[in-house]
Amino acid sequence: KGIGLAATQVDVHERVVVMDLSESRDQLQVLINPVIIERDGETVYEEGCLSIPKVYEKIERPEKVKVQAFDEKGAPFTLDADGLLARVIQHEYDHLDGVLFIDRGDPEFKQATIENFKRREERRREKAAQKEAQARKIAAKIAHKKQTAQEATSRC
Ligand code: GNR
Ligand code: NI
Repeated sequence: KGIGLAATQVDVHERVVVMDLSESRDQLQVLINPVIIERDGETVYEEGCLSIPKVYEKIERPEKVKVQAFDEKGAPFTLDADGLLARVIQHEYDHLDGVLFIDRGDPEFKQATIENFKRREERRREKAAQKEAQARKIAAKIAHKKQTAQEATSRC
C-alpha cells in the first residue's frame, strides 16, 4: 500500500529497497546496497510509515540526493533524485539502519508516539484475551448441550 518498502520492514535483514511512485503501480524500482553519495538543500515534508500506522509528522531532510545502487539484475547505477523520490529514498535508506522518521522529528512527539503504541498494544492484548474467554464459554456450553442430549437419548 506504500510507495516504498525496505526489506527490514518485513524482517529481511538485507539492504534492499523497493519503490513504486507511479499512479499505475507497475513501475517498481529496486535499490540493492544503496549508498547516498551526495545530499543537497533542505525541505520539509509530511511523512508516514507502514511500520507506524496513522502517525504523520513534518520532517526536514535534504531536498536532493544522489544514490548509487545495484538493480534487480545486479547492474550498478547512479540516480539523481529530488521531490518525492528523494524523500522516499531517504526514508527507506533510514529503515535499512533501523531508523524511523520519528527518530528525525520532535523528540517529544516520538516519545508520545511510543506511549500511544504501548497503549494500543495493551488494548489489543486485552481484547484478544476477552475473545478467547468468550470462545471458551461457548465451547463449554456446546459440550454441555451435547452431554445432556446424549443423556436424554440413553434414557429412552
Ligand atoms: O507510503 C509511504 N509514503 C511516504 C510518504 C512520505 C514519506 C515517506 C513515505 S514512505 C511510505 C511507505 C513506507 O513506510 N516505507 O518505508
Ligand atoms: Ni517507512
